[in-house]
Amino acid sequence: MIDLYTFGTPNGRKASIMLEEVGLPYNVHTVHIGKDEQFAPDFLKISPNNKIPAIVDNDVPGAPISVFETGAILIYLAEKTASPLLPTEVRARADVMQWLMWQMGGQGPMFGQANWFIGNQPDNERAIARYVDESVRLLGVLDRNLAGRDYMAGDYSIADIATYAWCAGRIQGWMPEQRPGQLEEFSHVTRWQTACAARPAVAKGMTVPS
Ligand SMILES: N[C@@H](CCC(=O)N[C@@H](CS)C(=O)NCC(=O)O)C(=O)O
Repeated sequence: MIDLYTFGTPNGRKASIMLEEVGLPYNVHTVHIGKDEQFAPDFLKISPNNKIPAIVDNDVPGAPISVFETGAILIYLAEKTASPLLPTEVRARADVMQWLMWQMGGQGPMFGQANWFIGNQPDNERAIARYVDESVRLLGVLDRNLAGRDYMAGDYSIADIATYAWCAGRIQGWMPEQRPGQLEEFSHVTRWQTACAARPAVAKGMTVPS
């Protein structure tokens, strides 16, 4: 059985969507980051960067394996289950990996900062403009990539899981208020997002922790 330490945020949902996609049974442990539970010494042993999510895989020979950082968790779970969500063929794998790293290094951090400044420093116009502008630029990159393909690397993959989790927050959160009309501009993103949301594993994973 896998233990999932998580909270109801985009990063947490990447892990729960992936666990649902690969069909591995898992126990959910809620780490309430609003109550600073991510700093508890026992949690830091498996997630030394004091962030959710993290997993502990008890179903391995020898000592359990713990993994933090969502990119590493997605890759670990895909490899453990030999999932087609991370192909082994060299070109397809490189394509998935480059979009996964784009999400980890770009979309996630920029959307996260935009959300933080809008929620916590609504008068800080320079910071909000910087992060919202960069987030909008990234959405444009995603939209152009999706113009010629159903999913980010052709077939549905761990890159889509990572990116969808943050785009779902965008729809419910800051983008419509910040940039009226912007959603319509990104029609390929909207179409792709609808297709991801229709997957049963995505719907289930988005509700964790309940
Ligand atoms: N790069 C990390 C980011 C994880 C992250 O930022 N988690 C947030 C919630 S979405 C968190 O735990 N924040 C608590 C804190 O920073 O103290 C990953 O992809 O796993």
